[in-house]
Amino acid sequence: MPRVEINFDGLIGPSHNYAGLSPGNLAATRNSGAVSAPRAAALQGIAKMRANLALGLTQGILLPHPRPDHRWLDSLATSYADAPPHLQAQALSASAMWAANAATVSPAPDTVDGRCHLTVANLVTMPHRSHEWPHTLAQLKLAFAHDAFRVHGPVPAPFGDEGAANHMRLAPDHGAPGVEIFVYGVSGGPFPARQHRQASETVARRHGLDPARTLFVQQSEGAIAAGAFHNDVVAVANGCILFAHEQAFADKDRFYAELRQAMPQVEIVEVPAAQVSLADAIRSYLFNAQLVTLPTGESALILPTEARETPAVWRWLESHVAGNGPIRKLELVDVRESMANGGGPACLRLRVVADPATIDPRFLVDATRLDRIASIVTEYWPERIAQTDIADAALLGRIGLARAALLEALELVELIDR
Ligand code: SUG
Repeated sequence: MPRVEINFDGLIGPSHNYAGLSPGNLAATRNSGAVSAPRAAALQGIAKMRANLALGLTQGILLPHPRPDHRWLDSLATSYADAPPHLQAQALSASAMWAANAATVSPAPDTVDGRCHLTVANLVTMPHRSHEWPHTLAQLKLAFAHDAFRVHGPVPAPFGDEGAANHMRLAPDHGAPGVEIFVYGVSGGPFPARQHRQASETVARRHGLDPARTLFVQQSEGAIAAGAFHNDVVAVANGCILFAHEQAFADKDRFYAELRQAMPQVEIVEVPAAQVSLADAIRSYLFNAQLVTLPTGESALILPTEARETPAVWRWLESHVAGNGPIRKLELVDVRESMANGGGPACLRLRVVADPATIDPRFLVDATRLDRIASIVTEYWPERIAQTDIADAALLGRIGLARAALLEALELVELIDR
């Protein structure tokens, strides 16, 4: 089978909760202390995967990490029972669900050795995310053990790397050589710039990318300050289309000129601030959409339902489609539980271009496997988690049991403490 795009969605874990752990992520801060619904959250994510399958797309899955992360607490010379509440929340977070932050992926046609390279993201900026990578790496090593791949460890600290959320690839066809764009931040007003240029450059060197088809672009300070803590909150690319907000980049004229030179057939679809403000774009997650090529060759945008609820955003989208713009189809998905922590449809997935036959089949899903996963979620995932529950031993037991049941059902018990 030829190389296709496979979206690996992070299954929303049984410890999903709203702890307000990410300064600069406005939704997460706004919802800090709210009561979460892990079971409904995971079922929303599964429904999104089903919708993608129905569109004819290939779907993969990444699994929740062991939570709380006792090994991380051990390394901090404490235990869950002894740790203060903020450390408990950091150890319990289900943030690995946002698979766009799992790794940066360079498909085989772009790399010097003709392999697909993946670098696991170090996520060093936020404490609750900094301990994801060993568990993510364990999964990537299993899923992509075939010779067609090369899986790299994290870029060393202090260079912050948040993975594919700050990386875009344009290519006339998924299997053709593409242009890879690395977006980094320098400053973000009151908020941290989580992706450092030095990290992006390291990833590009490791992956053996052709410098003529690799661009490093600075995210605008205003975008980070307005709540775009990752580039994928204000821009997304696929095929020959770059879809971005007018205020996404620090020097867009220079970026667009370099991009047109590297890829003359690029179609830049820019949304003007006069029509959709940065605030509306961020509130609705217009750009945190999955821009995909359907089997018909048409481009579709898989958007959160919040996009339809934001009048300026919906107006822009409808006029784009009516005016025969390059995005031909709009699909809406309800991922409200994840959205309330600042994670839209695009955050939940990691894109890999590969021949599905080279991937460990335990990480690929079809409707039947999703049914199996949904029944485990329905049986084991907690219905609600309030912040006052996070020290509750019964809840912790339930979270551990839920993950164990899932791993057993998927024949992945070797991941039990990894
Ligand atoms: O890193 N939220 C995540 C959301 C990540 C979204 N990913 C992409 N844009 N690709 C983050 O800020 C909030 C967790 C909490 O507060 O409980 C959180 O980690």
